[in-house]
Amino acid sequence: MDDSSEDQRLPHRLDPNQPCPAAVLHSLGVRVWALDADAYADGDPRLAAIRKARGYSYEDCVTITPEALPGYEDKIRSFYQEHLHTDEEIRYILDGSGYFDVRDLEDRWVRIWCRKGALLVIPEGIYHRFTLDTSNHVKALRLFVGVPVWTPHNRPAEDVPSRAKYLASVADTA
Ligand code: KMT
Ligand code: NI
Repeated sequence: MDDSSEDQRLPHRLDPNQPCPAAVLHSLGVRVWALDADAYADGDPRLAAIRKARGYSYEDCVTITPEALPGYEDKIRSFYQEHLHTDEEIRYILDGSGYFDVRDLEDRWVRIWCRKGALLVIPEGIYHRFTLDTSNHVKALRLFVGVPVWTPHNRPAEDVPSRAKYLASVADTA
């Protein structure tokens, strides 16, 4: 993405565009699936299979709009602060859309536009952030292995063990 300081909700696409191949996302440890969000209510078997394979035992649902999310302005700001977690961040977009930005191995931002049906796994220890897009609305499932820990460790977080673990894991795949 470009480095302009314009509204974070805009696409910020490079000109000319520089698409990020799926293989590059994969080498960063990011996983994506395109599912049918309308099948969620009826117990989508594809989602069930992913949950089982990856051990996702917890789920809840968040709706991000000024009306639905208590402390909206503060949360929007903290989602967009560059940070990492000590666990995977797993989001399944049930409605609306938004951007997850992740850092590549050269510390450039890669912007991932997630729309309804996108299931995204951001690995432990990668620097990332989230923003709504100009639709200003997203409804997402949050999945987790075990008891959820949502704590963001804002950059710099080089002393958090998950950071070294992440760097070692991407060195293996590079
Ligand atoms: C997060 O941790 O960044 C969030 O839960 C907000 C994004 S969910 C679409
Ligand atoms: Ni996060």
